[in-house]
Amino acid sequence: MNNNVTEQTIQHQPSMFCFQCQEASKGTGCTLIGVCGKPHDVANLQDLLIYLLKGISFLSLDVRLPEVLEQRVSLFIMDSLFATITNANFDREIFVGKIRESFALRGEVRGYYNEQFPDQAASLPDAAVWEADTEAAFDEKARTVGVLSTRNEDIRSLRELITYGLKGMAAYTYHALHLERDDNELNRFMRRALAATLDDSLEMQDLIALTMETGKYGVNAMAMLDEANTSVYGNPEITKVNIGVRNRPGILISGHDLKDLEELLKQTEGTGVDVYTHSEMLPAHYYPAFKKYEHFVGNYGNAWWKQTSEFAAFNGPILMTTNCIVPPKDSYKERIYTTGNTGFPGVRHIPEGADGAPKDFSALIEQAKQCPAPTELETGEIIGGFAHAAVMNVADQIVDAVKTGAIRRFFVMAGCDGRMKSRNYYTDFAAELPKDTVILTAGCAKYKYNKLDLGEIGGIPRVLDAGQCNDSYSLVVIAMKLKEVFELEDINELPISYNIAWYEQKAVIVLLALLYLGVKNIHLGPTLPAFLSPNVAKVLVENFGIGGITNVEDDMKMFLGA
Ligand code: SF4
Ligand code: SF3
Repeated sequence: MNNNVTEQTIQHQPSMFCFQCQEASKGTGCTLIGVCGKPHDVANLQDLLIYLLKGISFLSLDVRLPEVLEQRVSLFIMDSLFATITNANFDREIFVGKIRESFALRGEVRGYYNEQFPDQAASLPDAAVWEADTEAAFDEKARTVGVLSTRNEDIRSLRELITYGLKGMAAYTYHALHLERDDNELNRFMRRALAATLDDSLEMQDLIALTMETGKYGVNAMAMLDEANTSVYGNPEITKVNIGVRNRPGILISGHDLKDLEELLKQTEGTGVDVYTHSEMLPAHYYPAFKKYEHFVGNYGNAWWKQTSEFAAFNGPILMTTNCIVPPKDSYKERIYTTGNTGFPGVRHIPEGADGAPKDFSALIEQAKQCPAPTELETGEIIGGFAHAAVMNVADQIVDAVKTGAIRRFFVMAGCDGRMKSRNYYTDFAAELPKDTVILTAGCAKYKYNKLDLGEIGGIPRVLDAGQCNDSYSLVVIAMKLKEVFELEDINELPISYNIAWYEQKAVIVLLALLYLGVKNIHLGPTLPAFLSPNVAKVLVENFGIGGITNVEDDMKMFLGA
């Protein structure tokens, strides 16, 4: 089903090994430098950081810690997992710093562990005790603790599947924490799952059960973020978003963090500087709280991977609040800023405000004032905001359309966009779908078809965008509601097909969440994950009907049973 890492690869000692995203080199893994541009030393240091997180997790599982330390551990794990997501942080210094920080934190936790479990102090796993001073020693150790250190390919596959799910989950809990939402049970699960990936006594079945549990907590993480976003910023509303430009200078904001957007909008108000969204920040326009800002102009450009040309054309400063940042071109390197967990060497970083004060975006605002207005890429509007509350408001209309046969089937086409040409499949698939079908989407995958004129069915647009990738939660809520309305026993009896595009680890947690909720027959593309071993893929096929994609014509027949 896919190519797997062979013993031979292991013996050749690649200078790095990463296969966490869909663009893994040759469909097996990046071994010299990431296709994403991640240098091998950074990839290895990320592995070492994950290894140390496992050690901290092991130590903190059963131990009683003072509450403040408990919280610091949770925050450090969440923050560090998130920093290792694809296209989040390319900065070696950040990872060296986090590795040093992990020694200090782990030392504190180990103090309590040794006190409370003195008999076990001598038999701690290496991840709980290994330590060094120099960066050279970090680099050396880092090469030995990554993905390939697990020799059994099925155990490796499941350990990584769980770890990538946790990375995605951490991104969502991090954004929720920014809005003061936290869930201790969820934080403790992350530690339990990380520690379990060190446990050689666990077999395939144990790790499959843990994978499902990861999906369960993934649902909780998305629900928590949904509650945070909607209670702080209101329920997304059906909204037409301008995709053109005005003639004033602007700041472009990308990523997923709505709190950063809120601060930027407040600080730019009345300055003569406009704010535009890029990629995954587009759905911010659907929230009532942001609509009141007259200078919040619209969405500029498309999905993350088009940033190298679109950021050059934007002409003003750009703020990256999360993934996906790609190595910046000289044409805009002086105008791009990172914040939160994003980072790139030589790119200015906006830190957290001191003592809980807001972040200071004045450097971007001052720079924007010196910049020309954005170059127009396109004009017009796109429509979105079909999150659960908005869809519930038009539920009668949708249910009627299904009952009368005006809507034959829904296609969930959520997930990620990416640069591979094979992803044009999704544009063609959307265009070819019969006119009595409706696409439900979330995440940056939408950019493959959200500017096609696919029309409406009785006033219901044929592409319903719920929001960011985490808003896949909304699609689940909608599906659950439809199941109730149609009085069905099983969510799989609904006229919904799943043709999902994935790229990075947030899509992994969305997938695990769907599996946990019992959704069957999900098709995943453009390729299945390189980290699924043939046996693990077989389990997913046999138990959940997971499949890949082929070509538009054959897949259309398969989905529609024609
Ligand atoms: Fe390769 Fe993806 Fe890993 Fe980057 S994140 S190194 S592209 S597998
Ligand atoms: Fe997109 Fe990176 Fe996955 Fe949030 S921004 S969905 S790829």
